[in-house]
Amino acid sequence: MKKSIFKRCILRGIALALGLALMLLCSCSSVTESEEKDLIVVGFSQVGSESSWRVANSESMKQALCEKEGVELIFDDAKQKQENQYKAIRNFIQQQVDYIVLAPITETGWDDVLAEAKEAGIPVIIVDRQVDVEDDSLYTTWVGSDFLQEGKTATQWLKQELTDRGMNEEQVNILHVRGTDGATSQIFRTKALQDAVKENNNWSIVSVLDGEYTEALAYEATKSFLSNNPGAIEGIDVIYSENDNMTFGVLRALEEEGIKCGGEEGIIIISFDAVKSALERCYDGEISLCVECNPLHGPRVANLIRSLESGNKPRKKSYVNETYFTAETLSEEIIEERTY
Ligand code: GYE
Repeated sequence: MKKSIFKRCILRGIALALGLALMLLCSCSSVTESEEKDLIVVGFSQVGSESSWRVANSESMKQALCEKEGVELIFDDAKQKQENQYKAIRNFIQQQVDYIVLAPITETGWDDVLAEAKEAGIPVIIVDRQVDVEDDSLYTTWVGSDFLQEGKTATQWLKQELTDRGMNEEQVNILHVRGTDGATSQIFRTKALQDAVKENNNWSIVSVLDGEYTEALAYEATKSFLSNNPGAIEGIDVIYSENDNMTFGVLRALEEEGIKCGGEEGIIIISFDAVKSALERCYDGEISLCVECNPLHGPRVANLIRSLESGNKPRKKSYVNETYFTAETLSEEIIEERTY
């Protein structure tokens, strides 16, 4: 009896050891395979897939960082949770990837995990939103949009539009729909609006809705705004929505109530990103202004990696050029050319 328990224990021990060895082999296989093919291994921690912008961004990264380009990409979707990004980065460190690329959900909370990457000697490239860290040697370089400029583009356009409509002296009521709290894109698009409200005494933010950059949450938030504040929507002149998908959610909720947006008479709709379906609705006059935010960072990140590989030291921060669209500046060709 004793003997058979002993035997079973030994067998279990062997099975366990084999299992562990197999797990270890699997987790290393991507790196060893890449070594054989001489690929650069890149771990990319993506925020999630909350918006059309994000989907286009993931696609761009996957296309530019692929085997054909000499890269093996390990892609991790954090499903809008910072804890998942921590896990992904720690996994990348364990797998000893060559580079870590991080699209951080919010600016804060990165000091510890990035210090671990630094200690492991893995360069970190930040893309899209920024990180707010004590020691900026914790990341190598950042590439993304100038979100404050985007917000300023929107508020300067609004000021001109109100003047053109003869509304520059009137009380202007704004409904503000915010993206993910603490994300650089939210922080600066919001700041630009708040600064403009301070500068223009006749502008005021009537209410702030949180949509976390998703159509579903913005739709829900607009629905509750409408039912909790009966009649309030009639007093709204402008909706400042921090991304296109939230704009779609807001428009759907307003449409259900028969509220008209855009055009000469309807609520002025300002939206960020300028994805194809937003441009179409802008061309039709429903969205008044589309401020562009470029998601095609894949080739930019690939270039940064190439440059680091050849021993160069890229700039700490690189901003991309962006523009804005109205029904007047748009054309069918521009819309057709939009790939996302
Ligand atoms: O505007 C939004 C996305 O940070 C620029 O995040 C990005 C924003 C983009 O979900 O659609």
